[in-house]
Amino acid sequence: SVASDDQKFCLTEVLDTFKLCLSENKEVYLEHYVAGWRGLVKFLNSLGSVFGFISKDAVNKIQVLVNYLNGENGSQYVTVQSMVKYELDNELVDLTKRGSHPESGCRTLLRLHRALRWLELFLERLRTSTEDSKTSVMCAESYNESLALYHPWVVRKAAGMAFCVLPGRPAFFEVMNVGPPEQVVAMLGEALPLISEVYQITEELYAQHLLLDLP
Ligand code: 1Q0
Repeated sequence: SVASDDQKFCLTEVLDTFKLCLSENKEVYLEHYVAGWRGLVKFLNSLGSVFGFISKDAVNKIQVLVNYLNGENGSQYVTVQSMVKYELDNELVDLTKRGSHPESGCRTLLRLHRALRWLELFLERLRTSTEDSKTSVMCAESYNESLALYHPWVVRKAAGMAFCVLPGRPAFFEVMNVGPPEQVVAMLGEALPLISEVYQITEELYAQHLLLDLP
């Protein structure tokens, strides 16, 4: 039916959005970056309400960035590079402690950027997993190597509990709606280098401007 087609959602399309992120001269388009996260959140929501606290935070951060994009200075937010330059030049970033700019584009994107590293690690594990691999373990390992480093104990605990109820690998592959496992593996193999490139470019930009620890 039309309704179920509507809800059907294919991970390939989501990951393709990250392809659109890179401009010819390797700048990262904020619009597509945010669209990529939107798609991932949809996927997360389809896994169940236990993940609500995670998707809620992601949605908030996506919204902050969309507001800048659609705001009066939207033209400064076309790429991550232009956003960083604009916010730094105009002193719109709290650099050492939270003050008058608690929701700068720079600090908001940094949270998603750290989550992108989690995604990269998790998808790489999924790609190389076997039938009896546990998604909860792959997810927890990826989290511990990335996002967990920035989260307080209580968030790590809640995240760990949510991972435990992740569906198994077969159900997971099903929800991804890409096709048989071989096709999932092939799709991930194509998507991962791009996600990785978007991550690296952002990481280097933030490192250059000493923005990797924004409060
Ligand atoms: C599949 C399972 C998904 C698990 C996602 C792992 C992320 C766990 C993060 C848990 C923490 C969320 C609670 C909020 C934390 C904030 O304090 C923190 C910092 O922000 P702030 O403002 O307090 O300084 N926020 C974050 O660190 C941002 C977290 C964003 C997480 C976005 C996750 C979006 C999820 C996508 C699911 C994609 C699944 C794709 C799998 C595809 C392969 C089938």
